[in-house]
Amino acid sequence: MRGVSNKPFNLNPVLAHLVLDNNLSLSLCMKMEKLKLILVLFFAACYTSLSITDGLLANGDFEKGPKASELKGSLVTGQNAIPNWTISGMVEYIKSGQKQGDMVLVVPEGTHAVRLGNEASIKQKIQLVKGMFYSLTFSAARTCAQEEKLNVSVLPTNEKSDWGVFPIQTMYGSNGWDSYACGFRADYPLLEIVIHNPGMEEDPACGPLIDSVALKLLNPPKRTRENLLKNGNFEEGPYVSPKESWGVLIPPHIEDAHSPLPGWMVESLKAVKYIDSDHFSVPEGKRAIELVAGKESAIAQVVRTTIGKVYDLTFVVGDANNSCEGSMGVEAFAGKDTVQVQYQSKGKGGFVRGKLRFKAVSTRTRIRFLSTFYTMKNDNSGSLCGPVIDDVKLLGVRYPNAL
Ligand SMILES: [Ca+2]
Ligand SMILES: [Ca+2]
Repeated sequence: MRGVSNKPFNLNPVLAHLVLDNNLSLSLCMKMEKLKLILVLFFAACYTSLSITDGLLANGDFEKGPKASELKGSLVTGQNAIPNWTISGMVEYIKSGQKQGDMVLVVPEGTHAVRLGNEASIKQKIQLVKGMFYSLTFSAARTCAQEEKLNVSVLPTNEKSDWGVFPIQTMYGSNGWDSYACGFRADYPLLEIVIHNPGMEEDPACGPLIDSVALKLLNPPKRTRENLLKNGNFEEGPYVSPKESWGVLIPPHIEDAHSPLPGWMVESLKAVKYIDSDHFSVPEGKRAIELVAGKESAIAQVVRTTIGKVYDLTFVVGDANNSCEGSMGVEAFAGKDTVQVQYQSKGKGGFVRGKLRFKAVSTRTRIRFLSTFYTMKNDNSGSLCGPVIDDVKLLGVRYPNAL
């Protein structure tokens, strides 16, 4: 219903133009005017219903491919050869099982993906609700050992630089694929999503593979009577593909206004992982956060507090049932107050509860969580993993001295 509130009358210049061309006679003008209105309304409704709120972009999984005549080997030769996408530079259409040297290429969703060569990009126009916040999720795999980066942009924008650079440097996933999410505000109803590989590698076959490009409308988080923190249960967040079992990495962000995890910012050097209960053990509800990179992996939220007032910060620390075994520790901070919660993980799910009582010394208190230790999965993948946090609540304590 949210999409309907937007009445994009001005969204269809092509249609408006066609209708005006049909106004051949002045005497028909009045009738045509009515027809025009109906047509525009009709098309506006169509457009609205086509706008994505949660799911893959059109052909976002690249299962619809180019015609044989627009392929030279795996190289895509036509700019519009991949349905719903426009490409530039060296873009390859990859089939699952295709070999690259000794490596067999795996595709996360379906049987096809694309590879972006040096300076190559893929883009797609999308219809969104102006002023709303969205998160974009995509999956990427690097195919060579060196660092790779991807620039993701949503254009046009009112901001000077509203594009994220997603560095693909560390593999967390066992099969080589990772999913990434970024957040943005739709400044215009018609936008273009661009994924660009800015790399200049010697080996042109070294570009990253891309699959499963999806969008999700983010509901603005609210504080409630039960919780002074926004989105403390992490239920609001980026799109997680039901077919992908490795969670979604939320890269470090400078501004929380663009966080794909509403209310929260990732203030560390490394990403945190957004996990879902379809594929992981989640302590509360359907979504939670896994702190995958030790002390380099932290999330924070700044909350309004009253100086001198006592608060209780409560939260859950557990493991995601993903073979992440060992001693885990989560450090919770409220301003300068801190508590460490220990958790012994068997890698099979489970959790303990933690609590930090503090007296506010400022009108704004930074609530922060980080993982004390670095942990690796015991499946020989070398993948980093860590403790899960969930169900984070902050409440004022009315009678702090009462037993
Ligand atoms: Ca696919
Ligand atoms: Ca949750």
